[in-house]
Amino acid sequence: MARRIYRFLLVCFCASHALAADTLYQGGDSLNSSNTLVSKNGLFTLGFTILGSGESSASYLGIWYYNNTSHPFWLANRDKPVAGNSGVLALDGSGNMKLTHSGGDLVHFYSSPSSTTNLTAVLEDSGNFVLKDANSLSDRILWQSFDDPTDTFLPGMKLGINYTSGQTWSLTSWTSNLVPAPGAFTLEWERDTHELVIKRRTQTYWTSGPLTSYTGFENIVIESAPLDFSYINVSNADEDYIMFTISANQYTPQDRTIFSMWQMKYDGNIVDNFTQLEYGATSCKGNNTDAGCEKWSGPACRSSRNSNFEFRSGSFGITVPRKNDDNSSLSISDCKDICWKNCSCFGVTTIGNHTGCTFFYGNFTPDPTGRQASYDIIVQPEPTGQVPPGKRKWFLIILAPVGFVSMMGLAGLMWYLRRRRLRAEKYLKELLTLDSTSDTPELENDGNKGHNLKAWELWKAGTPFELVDPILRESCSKDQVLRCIHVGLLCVEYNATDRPNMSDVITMLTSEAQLRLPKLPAFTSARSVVEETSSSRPAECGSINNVTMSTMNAR
Ligand SMILES: *[C@@H]1O[C@H](CO)[C@@H](O)[C@H](O)[C@H]1NC(C)=O
Ligand SMILES: *[C@@H]1O[C@H](CO)[C@@H](O)[C@H](O)[C@H]1NC(C)=O
Ligand SMILES: *[C@@H]1O[C@H](CO)[C@@H](O)[C@H](O)[C@H]1NC(C)=O
Ligand SMILES: *[C@@H]1O[C@H](CO)[C@@H](O)[C@H](O)[C@H]1NC(C)=O
Ligand SMILES: *[C@@H]1O[C@H](CO)[C@@H](O)[C@H](O)[C@H]1NC(C)=O
Ligand SMILES: *[C@@H]1O[C@H](CO)[C@@H](O)[C@H](O)[C@H]1NC(C)=O
Ligand SMILES: *[C@@H]1O[C@H](CO)[C@@H](O)[C@H](O)[C@H]1NC(C)=O
Ligand SMILES: *[C@@H]1O[C@H](CO)[C@@H](O)[C@H](O)[C@H]1NC(C)=O
Ligand SMILES: *[C@@H]1O[C@H](CO)[C@@H](O)[C@H](O)[C@H]1NC(C)=O
Ligand SMILES: *[C@@H]1O[C@H](CO)[C@@H](O)[C@H](O)[C@H]1NC(C)=O
Ligand SMILES: CC(=O)N[C@H]1CO[C@H](CO)[C@@H](O)[C@@H]1O
Repeated sequence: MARRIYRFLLVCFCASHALAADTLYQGGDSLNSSNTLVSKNGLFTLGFTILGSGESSASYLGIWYYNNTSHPFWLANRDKPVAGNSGVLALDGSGNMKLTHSGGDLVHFYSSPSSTTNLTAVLEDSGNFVLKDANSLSDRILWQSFDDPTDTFLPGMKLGINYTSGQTWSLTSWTSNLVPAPGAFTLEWERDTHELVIKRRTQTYWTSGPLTSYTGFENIVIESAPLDFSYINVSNADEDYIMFTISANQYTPQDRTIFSMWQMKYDGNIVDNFTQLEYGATSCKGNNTDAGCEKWSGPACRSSRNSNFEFRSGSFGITVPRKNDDNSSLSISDCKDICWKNCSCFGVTTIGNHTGCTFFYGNFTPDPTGRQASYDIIVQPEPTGQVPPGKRKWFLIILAPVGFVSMMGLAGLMWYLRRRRLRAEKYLKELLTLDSTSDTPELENDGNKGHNLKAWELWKAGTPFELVDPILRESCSKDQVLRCIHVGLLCVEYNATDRPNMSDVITMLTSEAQLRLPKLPAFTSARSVVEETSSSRPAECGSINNVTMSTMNAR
């Protein structure tokens, strides 16, 4: 907070001490951390700004829109921050334009080959910082910031290639929201197919599709009306590029709220500043090819189940194995990629400055209140809307062999899930939907003992989790499942009056309260449940058994 205020004051301070000009002159004043250049229309500022977390003193030379320094659209030294305020941008008497700091030269923009130049560098009304020679007869541009894009596409900038010079123009995302160093995603113009492409570490991730008109690509819809938005595509022997233009009004201070620019964000989305529409990452789930998305490859454990990353609040137990990779060039998308490819990985989070990775290899307990930390965890989505027809089938297939004890628990769990469906424990249901075709053979033919007895024996042996299909084990919340089995056992105790009624069951399943230990179950076949319950206390438990029993018999 203090930092914010400080920065705000700094902005005001800087603004009041601006060179009150838009130009640097050869051999003239240089730019340092206490002054700025401002374009004639007042909309763009070139200066030094501190980026990163609150404690950071990493200073960058950048150009930002109006007074908003939080994410400059161009940076001169994105991967070489200057410590503190020692940065200086100078256009010296011999015709060199460079960024220096206390440690020496940092970035060389231009060196004049001749001694008779009169160089000027102007921050233009378009946001382009342009170096020219006033002595030269031609109006040739010697260097310009638009030729060295960071992560933002502005009207008048190009994406593509100059065949003559070999120069390519593309955007590269930040590493994280705090670290402007080049990250995982690029936005490029694909000259062969004439479409925009988002790549993740050189792999195609999303494509715009072809231009369908001067205002739209197949997969990008920009609301052009108030901006008079138009694409320009140029393709000839010298160059191949795309750019966009908007109405001149956008450069007037009155209209600064409708400024249009695209940012290639660290999470793989391009976001249009005017419409706030996002393209790319949000629509691409790895399994779809609509909206321009490409499929991601991955091991069978991922692709066969439509699994995906979701950002969820909750916790990994302290005993869950984890691994750190503190390489600060790794972005969250790299962490996800590494995790995705390793079947034992279940979730990721970043370390410092939202870079580097921690990988988790065990169960995650969702926190429906959303108060705990959030992680990117791999989940299989809950089917939305009405119950799909396949559901009854898997319900039976999974439950029948396990017997009615765990069916009780799982029926409770189903109910519990449905009740809280819209919230974070969608994930839990996964354990019921993951793989409907796999059975639990070790329990299936255990008819002699009865399944409730099996459950009881596993419980006594301290291994009730073995009731759960092995395929589901690694992906469901052990605590929640154990609780269901526990409650299930309480429901089949010998003495019917000891059994909890339905409202007790609900309370038990939805709270974290300590449960009493179950006693020996009464019966080993389903029939006796029906007989026993008639004499006992209302046992809504029993009535549920009846329902589920008949379902089982129907099979
Ligand atoms: C910045 O440059 C101005 C002259 O342009 C100079 O007066 C001032 O002392 C410099 N500030 C720093 C911190 O170097
Ligand atoms: C920019 O200026 C406007 C008013 O002119 C103010 O509301 C806004 O908070 C300022 N933004 C920043 C980042 O200082
Ligand atoms: C500054 O710009 C960022 C995006 O670059 C935006 O999220 C933020 O709301 C802006 N701040 C103000 C005060 O407009
Ligand atoms: C350099 O050009 C500027 C205009 O851009 C002019 O004002 C200045 O006199 C020129 N200086 C020299 C030494 O020619
Ligand atoms: C392409 O590069 C050549 C050689 O550097 C240059 O003359 C030309 O102006 C460039 N074209 C564009 C559009 O930048
Ligand atoms: C630019 O795109 C338009 C619309 O798709 C197309 O008709 C035109 O041929 C393209 N121009 C060039 C030079 O590629
Ligand atoms: C892809 O997975 C998502 C969620 O991960 C799912 O909602 C969607 O139906 C799947 N799409 C296809 C085409 O399989
Ligand atoms: C850190 O991660 C980046 C991006 O994946 C990679 O290029 C680099 O080699 C890694 N560095 C080390 C030391 O592993
Ligand atoms: C997956 O992660 C586990 C746990 O760190 C590790 O032991 C294993 O080698 C990894 N597998 C692959 C293929 O990287
Ligand atoms: C975050 O970035 C800043 C500036 O680059 C650096 O000083 C700091 O050590 C980083 N913090 C961590 C935890 O990596
Ligand atoms: C409409 C809109 O979102 N405008 C934003 C465009 O970008 C500038 C600078 O980042 C923001 O200050 C505006 O709020």
